[in-house]
Amino acid sequence: AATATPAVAGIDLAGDTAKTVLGIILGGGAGTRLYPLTKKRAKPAVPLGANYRLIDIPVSNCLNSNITKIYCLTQFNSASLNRHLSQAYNSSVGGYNTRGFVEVLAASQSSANKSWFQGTADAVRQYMWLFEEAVRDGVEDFLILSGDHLYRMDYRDFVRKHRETGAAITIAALPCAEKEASAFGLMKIDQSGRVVDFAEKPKGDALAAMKVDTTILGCDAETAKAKPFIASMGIYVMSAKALRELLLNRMPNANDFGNEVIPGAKDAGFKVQAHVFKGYWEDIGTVEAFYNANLALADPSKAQFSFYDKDAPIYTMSRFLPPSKVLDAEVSMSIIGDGCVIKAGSKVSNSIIGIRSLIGSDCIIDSAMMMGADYYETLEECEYVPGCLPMGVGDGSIVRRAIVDKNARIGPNCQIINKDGVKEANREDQGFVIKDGIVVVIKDSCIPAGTII
Ligand code: ADQ
Ligand code: ADP
Repeated sequence: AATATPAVAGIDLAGDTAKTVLGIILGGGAGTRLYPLTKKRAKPAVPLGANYRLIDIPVSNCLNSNITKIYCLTQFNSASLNRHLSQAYNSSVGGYNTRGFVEVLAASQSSANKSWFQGTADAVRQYMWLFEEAVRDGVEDFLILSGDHLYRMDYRDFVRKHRETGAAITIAALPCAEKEASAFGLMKIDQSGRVVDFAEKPKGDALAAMKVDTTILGCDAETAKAKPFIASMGIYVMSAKALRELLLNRMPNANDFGNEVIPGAKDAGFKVQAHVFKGYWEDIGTVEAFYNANLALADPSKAQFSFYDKDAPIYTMSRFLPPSKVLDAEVSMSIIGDGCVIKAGSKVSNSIIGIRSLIGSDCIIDSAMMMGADYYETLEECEYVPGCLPMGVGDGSIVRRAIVDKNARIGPNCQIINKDGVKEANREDQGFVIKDGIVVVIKDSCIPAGTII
């Protein structure tokens, strides 16, 4: 969105974000919460909403906020993430003069460090030497983002607030209900928005102690009653100088922002501010939240996030796929990605159908998220492999309340319906895992004809 940034006191505080802000996306640790979607790829590469991947959300928000220098920190280097970023966001994002880029930084062993990132702050610390090059090139603030959030935000307001208040750290915050509160970092603020207390995921008495009157955030009385906590969104603007001092000098052993660096900075007298965010925001880092948020995209009664926004589009790889073809099939309350084929007699409802999905005849796909395929294969290619099933869903199969990862091959007359209502199960040897009652068919796996799950 090319909205002009109003000048404050004669200085355009956030107008030069392309030069002065570096985006750092925390792309995931061990990836246990989204497992098995992270079995064969880094978390930011997990497909989202038929055509996209998780990383497209923070990267698009950055680009729409005129932030064009972007690093994505990830625990392991996955081919799909590198391919996606290099093809979707070419090396001169934002034009030649801004020297923009979108690059992956994977945890890697060097003489100075111990391989894996030990946590979010450690991940940033291990690449501080590289971020300092950006500082020499004019960067003043780091915008630290998560790779698993669904929201649309103009970060320029966030950066402007940070600079106006002269904060060392500014935390994006929103009001939150008691039921969800213990999953977040919670804070108390004073009238100026300064954070006076911060507790990471408190429980019991510690949780109760963080209860506040959220009319201080501008909530009306009713909202304040329903949402009496101020939660951290886990995204921060940090001044480069302050972060250097904190990570390298004051707290060289602190591994996490939420647990250690934020409370530690506040206690050490650094100015930590809150910036209230008013829009829709959700952490989709668990299988259940990820599944629900995806399905909600196709349901107008639930959808809070839209990909249909001309001023702040979500970018992704341009693939030049053919339009999708729906034969004599019924499709309702669903999103169909590019290059799909749905054959006659099939019913698709309340589902997300990812790119290049092939759905046979007389199938029922209901409340499912299918991620699609990375490529098309010819019948001959498939026949090379003895017993090989074609990619996609075979004729007469039922898929209900499930996530089907990319390139999966579901044979004809299968029923993936969680027949026994199992809550958790690990059947990786058979190509699936059940998490929160949702069957997840693993990437590249084969489910033989007639299988009932
Ligand atoms: P969590 O999301 O639980 O809480 P954390 O597990 O540290 O915190 O993850 C933050 C982000 O960093 C996630 O996107 C995660 O994938 C990524 N990440 C984690 N470990 C990483 C590593 N070693 N290397 C690279 N990336 C890594 C945080 C805050 C809370 C806040 C919530 C909001 O700590 O205060 O309320 O986010 O969701
Ligand atoms: P997309 O976002 O379009 O799925 P990817 O880059 O993740 O993009 O997937 C496409 C990749 O699949 C290509 O890079 C290509 O190398 C790979 N691919 C294409 N054909 C085959 C094949 N027959 N077997 C295995 N991989 C293939």
